[in-house]
Amino acid sequence: RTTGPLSDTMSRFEGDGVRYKAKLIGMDPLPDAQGEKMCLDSMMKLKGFEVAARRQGKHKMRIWLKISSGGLKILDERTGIVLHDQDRTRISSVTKDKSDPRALAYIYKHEDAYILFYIKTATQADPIVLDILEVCQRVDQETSHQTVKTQD
Ligand code: I3P
Repeated sequence: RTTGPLSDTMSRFEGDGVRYKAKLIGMDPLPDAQGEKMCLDSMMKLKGFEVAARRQGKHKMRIWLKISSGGLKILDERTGIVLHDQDRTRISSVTKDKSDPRALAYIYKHEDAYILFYIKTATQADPIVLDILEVCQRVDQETSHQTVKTQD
């Protein structure tokens, strides 16, 4: 077991990890694991759906985003039910939302499909993006194949 600054930061992510209050703007199947324009187009599309839903009086689902050394979990805030349990090695891309400091998106590989998860955070998204990257970058150190990058 190593000691020092790295293990100190990683210990935040041990066990249950950290938890952030958020809302799910939407999910979108994508053709690839990565691609800046692809992500931005998808986010724009989902934002359009969000606006249309709001006009009909619908609200985004309230969730908890849990980040741990194993990956991400999305829980229904109301029931606590785990809706998505996502292994960190299947997250291929994390994107900041330039148009909204309280939003982020990432791509998760579910079976053979790539799904973009677009999330509205209760607080600034930046530290949450960094947490996701920190958990996922460990992939880079372990295998040379998988890359996780921010698009900003
Ligand atoms: C709400 C307002 C909030 C928004 C919420 C809207 O509209 O835009 O900022 O939450 O979305 O309903 P209003 O001001 O008319 O009450 P977010 O900032 O978290 O998106 P929601 O209904 O989807 O939760």
